Amino acid sequence: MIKQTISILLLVVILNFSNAFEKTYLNFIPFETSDCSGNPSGIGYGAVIDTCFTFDSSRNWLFNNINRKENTVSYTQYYNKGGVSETCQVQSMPTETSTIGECVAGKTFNFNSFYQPVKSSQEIYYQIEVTDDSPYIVPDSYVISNKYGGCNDTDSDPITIEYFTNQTQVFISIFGASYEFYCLDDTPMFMTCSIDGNNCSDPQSQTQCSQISPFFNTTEMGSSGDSLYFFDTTCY
Ligand SMILES: *[C@@H]1O[C@H](CO)[C@@H](O)[C@H](O)[C@H]1NC(C)=O
Ligand SMILES: *[C@@H]1O[C@H](CO)[C@@H](O)[C@H](O)[C@H]1NC(C)=O
Ligand SMILES: *[C@@H]1O[C@H](CO)[C@@H](O)[C@H](O)[C@H]1NC(C)=O
Ligand SMILES: CC(=O)N[C@H]1CO[C@H](CO)[C@@H](O)[C@@H]1O
Repeated sequence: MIKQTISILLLVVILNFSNAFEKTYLNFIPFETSDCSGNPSGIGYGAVIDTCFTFDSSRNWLFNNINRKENTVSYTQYYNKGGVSETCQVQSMPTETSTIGECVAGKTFNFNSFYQPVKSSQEIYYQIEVTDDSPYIVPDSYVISNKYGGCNDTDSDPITIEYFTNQTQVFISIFGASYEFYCLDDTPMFMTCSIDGNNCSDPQSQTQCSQISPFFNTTEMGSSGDSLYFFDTTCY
């Protein structure tokens, strides 16, 4: 009995150890300039590699093949027809490869189809970076982390993150309105704005944590309990 307890404890320690040290993230850090110079600005994304996930329940993604010798990474977006994405087991779009540190145009990355720029002329670029243990987040950002587990799992690592650098405005199509996201004394806040991003009002703090539908390995959506997934809103 004691032996069993010890080996279970050992197993838990090993699992925690691997959980804490083995996660590798691919990060898309947002910029407004085509050479990713200046301060990061806009909506950033990151996700753990080798896991099929979605940011918008509309299109699946897979980040993988981190080659530290060649300094390259690969990512695949899955074809979406009529709002339904291919699963990560069916691939009809090419896998793209980038150099780590490369600055890429954001146009082809429709990570979250619910978000549109407030000004249609607005261009976005991403610097592609790889991090171990935790995703890269621009300081002072409003961060939405999608995690496995329940709201009380304080040590659950994020599977995906999206973040708004301070005072980022975005038009959210399903709400038909623009919003400004910011952090005030480490509290995630948002304001409702007119469609063109002016006249923002009604500041509200965001709920910290909610249970949500599965957001990764969406092939298994039907079989997974909703309560196994949650998101967490924080200021970083
Ligand atoms: C978190 O834990 C508290 C106290 O243990 C419990 O009351 C609450 O229902 C839990 N919340 C969730 C989402 O599991
Ligand atoms: C973020 O934006 C808010 C609202 O405008 C501002 O009060 C706060 O000081 C900003 N935070 C930083 C670190 O600049
Ligand atoms: C700004 O919004 C408020 C309420 O949201 C409205 O009462 C006011 O007329 C608006 N001002 C302008 C200039 O659009
Ligand atoms: C948590 C989980 O089940 N992750 C799996 C998701 O799918 C990829 C392959 O697409 C697996 O490698 C992960 O283990």
